[in-house]
Amino acid sequence: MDKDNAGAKAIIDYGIAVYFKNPESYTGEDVVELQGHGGPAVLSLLLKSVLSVGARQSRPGEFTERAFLNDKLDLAQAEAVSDLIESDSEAAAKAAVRSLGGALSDAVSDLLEQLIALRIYIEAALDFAEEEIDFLSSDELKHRTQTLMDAFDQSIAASQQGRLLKEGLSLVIAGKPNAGKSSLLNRLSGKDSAIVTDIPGTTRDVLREHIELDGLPLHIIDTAGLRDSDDPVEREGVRRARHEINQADRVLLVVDANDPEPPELPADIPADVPVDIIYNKIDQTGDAVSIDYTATGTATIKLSIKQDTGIDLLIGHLTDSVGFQSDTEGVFLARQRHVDALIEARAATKQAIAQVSNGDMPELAAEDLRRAQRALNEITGEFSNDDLLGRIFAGFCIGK
Ligand SMILES: Nc1nc2c(ncn2[C@@H]2O[C@H](COP(=O)(O)OP(=O)(O)OP(=O)(O)O)[C@@H](O)[C@H]2O)c(=O)[nH]1
Ligand SMILES: [Mg+2]
Repeated sequence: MDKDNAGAKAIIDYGIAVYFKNPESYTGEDVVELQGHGGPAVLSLLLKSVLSVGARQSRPGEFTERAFLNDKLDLAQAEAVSDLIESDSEAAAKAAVRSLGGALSDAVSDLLEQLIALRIYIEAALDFAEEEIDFLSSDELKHRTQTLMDAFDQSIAASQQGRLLKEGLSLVIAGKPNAGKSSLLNRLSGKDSAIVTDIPGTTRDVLREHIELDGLPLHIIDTAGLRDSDDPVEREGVRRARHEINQADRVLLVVDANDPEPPELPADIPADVPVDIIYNKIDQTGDAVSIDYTATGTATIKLSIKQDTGIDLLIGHLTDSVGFQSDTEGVFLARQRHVDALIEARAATKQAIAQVSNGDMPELAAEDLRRAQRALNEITGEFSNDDLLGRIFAGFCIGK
């Protein structure tokens, strides 16, 4: 009771108190939930009154953290709670609910089961190394490792789709000044967001637009044209452009088709980031609209933004190349850390299999498999450090 109202027993609201007895509550503890009519003033009175009798406000994500610590949810499911609340498309919400229901955790525990079985098999085979039957080159082992690698590939593909649904793909438009980068941003976003002029060096700031292509969230990022400049503002723009290029999931390098010089890849593009080359302004060169693919799946596309020709080829290429299926049935929402852990576990498993099959150091295989196991356990929080937990729950909103 608020001390101003002490003794007066003023009525704040007419509502319901729901008592959840442990362990059947969200957190697994005894919980009382007070439900009122809502509205900030009434709720603030109610909150004040509750705090005055000794309660304190929860930290961000504290309820879910308690649920995790009390084994009501594993870490991947706890993260799905926050991702569900934050999801900004129906597909992302559906995928988050699947993760909350345990789809990602189930995939991980299936991988763990196979991994442990494989480890036991290899360790047993090593113990019987002197016997006549060579377990390590048996068909049984080949079959097991193949099934496990296939399961890894499937989980990685599904979680990468999930990560794309959650975080979107960051597509950075880069290139020399005046090539048509801002025109491309405007065309793809369907908005007049960026200033377009024929003056090279028009864009200095980084501009972002969020769009959806066939259900795939895309962050399109327009950057300053790359060139050396004495102008400090432009130099800062170029520095920011390079920073964005360095963080990109994919880069569209826009080139003026009239430029006689061959396109130059900006040095800041990380080696594993795909780059598509867009020859723009073919209305001036007389080239035909075309798309050619390289062996690695990137494209060279000739188009004209001004005349709106060839843009459909670019859009089709983008949706195809990120391997995003607009049918997201069965996809579970995932975070980058989940994808990274799965990739690490797959790499360690692959190494273990190589150790066994080339017969070099089969004893090391067991250690590699243990490393894979640790990576998988990090996803569900079986082994996780306080830092990671702190970071994850700090990203939640208060009251969840
Ligand atoms: N002829 C022709 N002109 C185009 C085409 N696309 C863009 N332009 C023109 O090219 C000029 C530069 O376009 P922007 O989109 O501002 O180029 P940018 O790459 O963003 O340039 P900076 O911001 O200076 O780096 C503008 O005058 C556009 O109208 C095209 O397909 N054909
Ligand atoms: Mg521009």
